[in-house]
Amino acid sequence: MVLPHSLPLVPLPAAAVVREGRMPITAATRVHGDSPAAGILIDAVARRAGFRPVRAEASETPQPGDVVLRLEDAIPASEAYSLRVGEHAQISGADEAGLFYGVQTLLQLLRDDEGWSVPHVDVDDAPRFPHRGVMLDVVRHFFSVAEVKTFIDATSALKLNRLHLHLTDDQGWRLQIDSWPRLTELSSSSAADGDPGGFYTKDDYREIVAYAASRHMVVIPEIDLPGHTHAIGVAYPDLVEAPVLNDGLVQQAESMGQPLPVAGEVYTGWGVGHSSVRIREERTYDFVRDVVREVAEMTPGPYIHIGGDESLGTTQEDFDHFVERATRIVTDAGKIPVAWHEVGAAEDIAEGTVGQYWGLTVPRGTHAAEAAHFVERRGSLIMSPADATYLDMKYSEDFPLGLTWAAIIDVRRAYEWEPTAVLDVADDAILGVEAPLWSETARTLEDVERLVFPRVAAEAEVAWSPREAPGREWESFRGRLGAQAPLWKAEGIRFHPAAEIPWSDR
Ligand code: TNX
Repeated sequence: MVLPHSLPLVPLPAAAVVREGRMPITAATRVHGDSPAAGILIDAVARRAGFRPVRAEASETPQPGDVVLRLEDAIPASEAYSLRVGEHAQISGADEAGLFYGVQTLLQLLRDDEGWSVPHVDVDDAPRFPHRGVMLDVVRHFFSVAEVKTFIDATSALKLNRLHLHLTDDQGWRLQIDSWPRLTELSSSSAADGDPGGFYTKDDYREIVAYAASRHMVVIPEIDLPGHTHAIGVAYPDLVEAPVLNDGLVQQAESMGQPLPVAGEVYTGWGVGHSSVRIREERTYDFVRDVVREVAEMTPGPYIHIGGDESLGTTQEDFDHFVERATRIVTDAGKIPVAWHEVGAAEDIAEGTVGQYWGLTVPRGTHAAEAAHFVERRGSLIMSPADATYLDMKYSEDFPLGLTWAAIIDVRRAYEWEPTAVLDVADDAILGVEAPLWSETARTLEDVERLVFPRVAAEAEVAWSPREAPGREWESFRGRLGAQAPLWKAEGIRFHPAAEIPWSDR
């Protein structure tokens, strides 16, 4: 018996046994089962190996070398699957997500070693955490629907199941809202650095949501409030306060040669914390209610993220007042609010609000207490510690893309942290993990891919694999990660070939 960590799999499966022998996959391989995952498998084999397995007729019995996909009640949990490879391969899923994940495992096992084949294995796999997310900031730089789909393909293949879209910020507003049309008419064409912006029409957004669902990813739309709202004021000046310029902001702008925010004018710098909606005006809540209603209408997933980060120019009393109302506006719209951990400073947030912790792995100041308050309010926590999960941090001092304020994050640092060990809350209060990609320095999809890959694979393993599984450690991980190179190349993923990883070429 060979241990599971000798298999080239990321994330590491919960349990796996390798047996002698390999099953060839050829143009004669037939794929049985009417799951959409069958089509995904056939297309991926074609991209990788250059031939297309065919779909079997429903009446045909599996022949050696065939792949069978089947929903199975006996598989215990949602998203779980088993994979048996012998004469033929059988993927059994608890649900369609399980079949999709079984297909991803089979694709990682597929190797060209004197012909394409997969090893004889028994894999029984299920996720550790229900929430395994990645965030894309489409404001600082905008990414088209096609680019977002490419991003979904690449990240869902690592068994990530949440796509958090950061849709609004100081530099632009990216989502059509019918009741406040000037948001996209006047505030969408800008981006950071004076680069071109863009926005998603409602149909565009629905297309992204549907595509994500086809890859078993739930979209979490974020409307960042009450700060990060300069762009709202470009469209509707009476909804926002005048910019608050603190010394840090002024110095940063000067040293980077970036502009300062000017009321009513497009903002293209990277500064944070200078903007706010008008918290004591009722019209602000009409606005929030309309936006939340329209976003809820086009979002089948259970969550709406209302931001809440870095409201640096707002008094604590005003901030609390705002987020207590905003979280209730989301629950009144039938959705679960998600918010950055600062929102936990407010006593009376809506029950069940999910907090997203973005402090450090060793919490500073009030961050841990703010995060714990979500749990006191019957909510749970998404862990995004900035010095471990932030995909916009540099890999090394001299890496051309990325920022450094939280940490330099090499692949090992992205891997070696434990989501239940950061905060003093019950383990079952941790919903899961999310790795955010802020896009100040990522101007193109290629920049995004270089920052995200390979580190997002480390976060996928932290989120999916059991803490105690043999092989759930760095030396095993770096070998298994290196084995993803041929698959990623075949998929056109422009990953950073980090020197820590022994990249393989077959
Ligand atoms: C902090 S993390 C922010 C973002 C920036 C990011 C850059 C968080 C909730 N807010 O506005 O883009 O740092 O790393």
